[in-house]
Amino acid sequence: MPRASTFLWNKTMLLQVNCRGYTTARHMQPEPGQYSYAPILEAKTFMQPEQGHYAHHPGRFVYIKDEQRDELFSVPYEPVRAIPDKFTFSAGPGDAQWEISHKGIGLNWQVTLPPEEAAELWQLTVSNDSPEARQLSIYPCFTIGYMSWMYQAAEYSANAGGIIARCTSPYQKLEDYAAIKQAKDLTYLLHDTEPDAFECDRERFEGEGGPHNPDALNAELLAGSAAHYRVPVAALQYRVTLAPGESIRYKFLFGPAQNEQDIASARRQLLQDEAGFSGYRQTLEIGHASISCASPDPMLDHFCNHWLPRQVYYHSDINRLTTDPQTRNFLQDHMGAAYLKRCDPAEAFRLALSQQADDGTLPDGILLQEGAELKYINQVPHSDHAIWLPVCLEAYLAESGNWAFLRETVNGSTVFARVLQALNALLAHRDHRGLCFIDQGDWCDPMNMVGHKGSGVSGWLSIAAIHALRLWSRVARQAGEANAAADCEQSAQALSDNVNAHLWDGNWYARGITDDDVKFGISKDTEGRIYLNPQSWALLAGCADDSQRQRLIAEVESQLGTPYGIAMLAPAYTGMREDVGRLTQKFPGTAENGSIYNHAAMFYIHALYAIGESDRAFHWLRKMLPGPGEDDLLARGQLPTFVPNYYRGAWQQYPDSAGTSSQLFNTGSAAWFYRCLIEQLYGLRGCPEGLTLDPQLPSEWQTASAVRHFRGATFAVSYRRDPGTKATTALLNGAPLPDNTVRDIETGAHYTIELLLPASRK
Ligand code: CEZ
Repeated sequence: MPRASTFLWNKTMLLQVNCRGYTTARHMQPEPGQYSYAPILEAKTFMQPEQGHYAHHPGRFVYIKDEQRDELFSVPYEPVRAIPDKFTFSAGPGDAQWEISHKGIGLNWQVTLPPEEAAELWQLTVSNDSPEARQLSIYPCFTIGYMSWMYQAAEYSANAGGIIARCTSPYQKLEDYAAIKQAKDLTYLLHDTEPDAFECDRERFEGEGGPHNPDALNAELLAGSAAHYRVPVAALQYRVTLAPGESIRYKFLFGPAQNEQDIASARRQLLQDEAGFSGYRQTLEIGHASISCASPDPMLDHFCNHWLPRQVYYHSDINRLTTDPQTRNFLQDHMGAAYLKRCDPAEAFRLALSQQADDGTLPDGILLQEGAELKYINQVPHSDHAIWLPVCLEAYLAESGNWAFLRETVNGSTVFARVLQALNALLAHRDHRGLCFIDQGDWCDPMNMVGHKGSGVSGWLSIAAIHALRLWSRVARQAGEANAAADCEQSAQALSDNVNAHLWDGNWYARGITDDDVKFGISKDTEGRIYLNPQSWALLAGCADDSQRQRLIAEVESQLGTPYGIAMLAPAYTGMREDVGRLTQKFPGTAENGSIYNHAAMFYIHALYAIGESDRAFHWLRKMLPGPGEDDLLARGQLPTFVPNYYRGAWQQYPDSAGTSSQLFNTGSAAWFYRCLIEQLYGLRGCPEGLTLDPQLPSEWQTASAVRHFRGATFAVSYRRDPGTKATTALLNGAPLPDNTVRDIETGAHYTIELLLPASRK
């Protein structure tokens, strides 16, 4: 699995490492910045899917030269690419490690982060596992790379105990100077053991041999040059002789800094004091999982009990490492946090509401701090942000039971009223048919040319608005707001009529109608004939009647189903469609152009559960993860430690690449996966009275169990199929439980629940 990767993060940085040793690091200062650069200046952009790696890709490597045998290899694998005798890449919650054995030399190479600071702590253990003494030169080599065309340099500092590179971040506008002055333009590599030699100049280090066979390693000692306006590298050399069975350990600290005082304090706090790092592990080990499941599928359990809550937490913890998260991402990521222990998304919701405009509309992105601005995609007007408020708040209310939140005021209006204002603004932004305008995109970012002239509408958004209105109608009723509840339901019904009058295409719903009044995502289209989102949300919204449901599910399954999950649209576009937009310019089967876009697949799964299609829902849910078979794992090329934003689709057109993971762990799928797992699969959903029990286990599961932390209490739930049971029956401490609902939950209490399920569901 040559592209397997994992990621680590803390409050200020993100590090993605791949099994070969390539790394992508970003830190916040406060905008995302770098300290380990590519050989050319890369455009600034969001984290990319399917990032390519090249010979000079930033990485953290160690060259090992066997002085007697004149042999060279490197760990983890790059740049020398010598095949080791044994190789293990292991992703942990708070670290990544490699265990490598090469001709009698054992190596452990590992990285972890501190809880707060942007810095990487690397540790290397080299042991002689052979019967004779081994004379080795060990060269840790950290990429610094092309820092700037204005100023870049590096030198060894005995005083700091390592190599320090410095640059002036490239800029041209005078108004950027203030930020540049504050930038962390130093990159350091500190050691705990003084080296025998060093090299700071990448070209001198590599010579003609290149990164895979650097000339500098032919000499007895590295030359010790500084880099003066040349591309820096941080390479050290240790010459050691290890007796049989002997081992040696080194530690290195690598990161960005503003000045030398910061580097000195990093040495003190992070390199000399191990507590700095155990703190990080402790932070992660506290754990945010609110459910622990045991099912007949141990790989799924492992993912759900450990990795999924970690990924959900990552999203809410650092907001995808941006200062202006897209509004829909921000709301859904924090919806995910509602299901985590020790997390409270209320503050995030308040922040989003505080940035609502007077006319009720929400901005495209939420500014997280002073000085942040809407950038990149957030400068493109998208029309869907309002619907995420009711969708995410309804989930939050159900989970937390914090109904008082609705009465809190934000900038003078209650939360409840603000949601209504957002929905009203959405309703006001409709065309003569009463369908929602799309502007330059909706949930689908790159669908930018359907409505840029001002009249195109979004089929998906019109349908999603029905669902949002119905959810809010239910919330309003529960909050005693009967009038608002009736208004929402009335608007939903009117929208539903419009949707059925204009968007039903016979067997499924159209994706939209362009500025030039052309319906698309319909049976007449040869590309982009059917889109998943309108169908999923129609199941949720209740606008499709029984026969429509059956027909659209059959079409989704036959046209969008693949061995790797359910695709977002099909057939993928093979060329630009100027009345749809940028999405059609993406390579067929990647991202929004017909991949297994997991966020969209999750909506479908959520909708299938909502209408009681449990087996189908589970079938697609399970495909969200690589495995369990080895063939599937290798086809995806990713460890089952995170849900990627997509797997390649266009299964019919490109069967060879179908299924390949994007390796991108930023995705709204994580929050929805966790929610569906808890509320629908295991059926442990909050309600105003307490906890309702309505599981939807796949029919082939005979038994399962779950421990759920909910509103301060613990629920130990066992599930068992029972041939004599007609409808799901709950027993609380052995006694039947009316409506399968636990009421008046006491903080700190422990509830034991037995759930008897019919032999096949419902
Ligand atoms: O970004 C995501 C957005 O963060 O795409 C989703 C959208 O709902 C999320 O809010 C679907 O469009 O601009 C582009 O073309 C990018 O491909 C983005 O659409 C996409 C990236 O994959 C970011 O992870």
